[in-house]
Amino acid sequence: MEQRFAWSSILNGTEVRMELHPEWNRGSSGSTMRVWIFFVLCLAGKALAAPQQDALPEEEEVIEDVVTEETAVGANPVQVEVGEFDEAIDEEEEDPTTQENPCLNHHCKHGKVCEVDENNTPMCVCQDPSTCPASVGEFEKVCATDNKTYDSSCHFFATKCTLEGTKKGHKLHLDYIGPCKFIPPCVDSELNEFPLRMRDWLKNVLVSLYERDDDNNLLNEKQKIRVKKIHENEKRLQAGDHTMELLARDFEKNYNMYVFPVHWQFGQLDQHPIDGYLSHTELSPLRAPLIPMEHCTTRFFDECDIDDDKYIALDEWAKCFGIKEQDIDQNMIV
Ligand SMILES: *[C@@H]1O[C@H](CO)[C@@H](O)[C@H](O)[C@H]1NC(C)=O
Ligand SMILES: [Ca+2]
Ligand SMILES: [Ca+2]
Repeated sequence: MEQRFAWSSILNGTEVRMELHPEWNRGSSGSTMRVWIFFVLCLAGKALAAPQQDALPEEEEVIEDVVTEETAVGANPVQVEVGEFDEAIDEEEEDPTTQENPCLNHHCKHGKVCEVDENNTPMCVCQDPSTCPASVGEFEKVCATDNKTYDSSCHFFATKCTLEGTKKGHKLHLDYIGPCKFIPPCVDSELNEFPLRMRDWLKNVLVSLYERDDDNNLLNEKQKIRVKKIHENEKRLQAGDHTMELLARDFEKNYNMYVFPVHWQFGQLDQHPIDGYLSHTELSPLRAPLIPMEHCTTRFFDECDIDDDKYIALDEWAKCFGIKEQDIDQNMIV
């Protein structure tokens, strides 16, 4: 099943590399605004778990995964690099030191380019979609919320720009990576599985970031302290293709290990601005690559927004992932 494919291929260490269009990360929004959600997943199942095996705990609370077979995979890194989808961020800066080309340091948001008027004053105007670089692969294509396929994110943002100020433009967002396709409806039973798999995945992402974090500061010191506790916990369910029953049981028994990963992901996304709410744009780096593989993504995040204000607040987010009210803590996002 397609739905199982996404998570199990990640968890089995199959290389799934999604590199979004470089245009999203480059130029127009400026390097200071650049946010990289860089998930380095090295979830090569038992290969990584090897050092743990000597210390195999004898307590019976340890949940053994009887269904997991040994997958003969090497330490094959799964990397999901997600650039910024900052369609909503307006940034027009001027640097008075550039004499010759006033556009040189004049940044425009996605979908706009800099032009000078008759007084040699730089200004941002909508980019003509035909000036966007032609897309080379299917994965450069994007599907927008109007279920129209755009050749690239550049084409999408340029088109959205021409609709600026209109209701249609306001409602138009980038929905997911890849050409539009039929996404099967998400039924209740599948919806219930989504947070189980996602929580497990977040925990595994964090643990593998921690394991690889020798020099490249993937995690800050405070985050490392928290992840260290998870990493060193002998009861931790190792990465693998687990059944829903096992994931549910592990969440009950080892609930505390999931609290931080859920908070951490929220903090990674809540960047523009950092205000305790996720906008559609802020959620995009997570949603957009996930939707084509996980057909419950849209319904899941829509339903997280309990008050239907189009923003996902931290408490809505945490509840969605089964975190208890008393454990929701803004200060955990460090
Ligand atoms: C969106 O477009 C795709 C491809 O053209 C089509 O298969 C699918 O049914 C459409 N989805 C909706 C909700 O209209
Ligand atoms: Ca925010
Ligand atoms: Ca809300």
